[in-house]
Amino acid sequence: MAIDWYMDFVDPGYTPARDELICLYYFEPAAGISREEAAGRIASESSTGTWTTLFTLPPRMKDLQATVFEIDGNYVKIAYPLALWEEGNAPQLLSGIAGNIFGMKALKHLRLIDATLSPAYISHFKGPHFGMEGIRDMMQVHGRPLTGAVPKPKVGFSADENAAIGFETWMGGFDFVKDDENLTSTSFNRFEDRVRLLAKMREKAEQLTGERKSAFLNITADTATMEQRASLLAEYGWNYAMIDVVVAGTSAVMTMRDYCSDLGLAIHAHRAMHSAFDRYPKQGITMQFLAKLMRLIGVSQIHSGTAVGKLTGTKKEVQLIADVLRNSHTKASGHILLAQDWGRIKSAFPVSSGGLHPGLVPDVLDIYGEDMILLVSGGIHGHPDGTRAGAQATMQAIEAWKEGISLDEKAAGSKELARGLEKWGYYRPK
Ligand code: CAP
Ligand code: MG
Repeated sequence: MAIDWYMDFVDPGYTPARDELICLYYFEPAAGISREEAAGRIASESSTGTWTTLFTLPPRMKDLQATVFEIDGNYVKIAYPLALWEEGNAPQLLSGIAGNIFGMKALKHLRLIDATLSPAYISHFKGPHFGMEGIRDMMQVHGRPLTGAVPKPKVGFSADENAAIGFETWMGGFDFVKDDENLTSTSFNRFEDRVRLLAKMREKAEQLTGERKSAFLNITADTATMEQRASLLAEYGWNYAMIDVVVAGTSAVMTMRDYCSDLGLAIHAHRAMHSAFDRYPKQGITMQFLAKLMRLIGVSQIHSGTAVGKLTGTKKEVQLIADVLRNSHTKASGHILLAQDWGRIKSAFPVSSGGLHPGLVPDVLDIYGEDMILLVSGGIHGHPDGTRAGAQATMQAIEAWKEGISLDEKAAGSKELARGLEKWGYYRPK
C-alpha cells in the first residue's frame, strides 16, 4: 500500500490557468529524495497534502491541489488554484507558500524567489494609497529623488534635540526627517513629544524655505497603539507614518494601511529583520518577494538597498526590487523574477539607505535613476561642518548627477560638497 501521494502533485504537462498563482522556488532535495518527489512535497505541503495517503477526499480536493509544472535544475514552478486563497488575506498566503515547507526534512534547502499574483487574486487588494506620483504631488518635489535623514546616533537624543537636528536637516534642503527603526517611544524621547516638537520645527522650516517638509515617525508597537499614534500624527499635520513592517507583521500592516489611508497618511516601510530570512541565497524568502507583498498590501515605499553602502544587496537585486515596486508590469527574468501585471495597483517608491554619503550619490542614482527616496544619515551628520552642510553637500551631489558633471567638478564651486569629499571621498563603507 502506498504510504504517500506526493507525486500526485507533479504534472510536467500542466498549463496553469490565468487566475492561478505561480510560485518560483529554489530547492535542493535531501539525500535519497528525487527532484520530482521533493518538488511534489513542496506543492503538497503548501496546498492540501500531508505525509501519508488519505481516504476521505471529497472531489473538490483534487481541484485545490497545487501542481508542479516545471522543474529546471534546482528551480521549480508551482501553480496554485485561486480557490485555495482567501480574498484579500495576505497572511494566509504566506502561511501557504512560505509556511511549513521551509522545515521539511526532505529538503536540504528551499527559497521562495518570487510569485506571479494573478489579476483575480490582486483584485482583492488596495495597494499603495498615493503611488509615486501622488507622493511627489503631496511633497511638491518633481524631477529629482526625494531626500531624507535619520538623526544619528540612532537613539539617545531627547525629543527637543531630535527636533533641532530635524530642523537643520530640512534647512539643508532635505525633504524628510526619519526615526530610526529602533526608536519608538522611550523614556528619554517620547513619541508624543517628538511629534509635537518636530511639527513646530517643520512649520518654521517650511516658512523659511518655502518647501514642503515631512517626516517618517516610527509608530511601530502593538496595533492598537499604532492606531493611536497614527491619529496623533494626523492631528499634528503629518502626512506619513513609519512602520517596521517585518517585525510588525503582515496582518498589522494591512490594518494600518486602511487606518492610515483614512487619515491621509502614507506608509514608510522599514524592513528591519529582513536579512534574517533573505540574505542566505539558498534558503528563506527573497527581498523582491517581500517588496512585492508590501506593495500589494499598500505601503507607499520600502527600503531596497544601496549596493554601494554598508549593508548587503547586489546592484542586480536592488534594481530588481526597484522594478517590482515601480513598474506596472514586470517582465520575467531568468530564475530571479516572474512576470507580474499589477493592474490598478499603484507604484511604490524604493528607498536607498545605509552607509551613504555625498560621494556615493552618483553611484546610487546611476542604479536607481531619480524615482527613488535617498536617505543619507550618518553621511550628513558626520559632515565636518555639521548636519545642514551635510544635507547641502548631498543636494549638490544630486545636482551634479543631474547636470552630468563629476563631483570633483561640482565641488569646485560647492564648498559643502568639497568638505564632504575631503572627509569621505568615494569611500564604500563595509
Ligand atoms: C541607515 C539606517 C537604516 C538602514 C536600514 C541604519 O543609517 O538608519 O536603518 O539603512 O537598512 O540604522 O543603519 P546610515 P536598509 O545612513 O547612517 O547608515 O536600508 O538596507 O533596510
Ligand atoms: Mg536605521
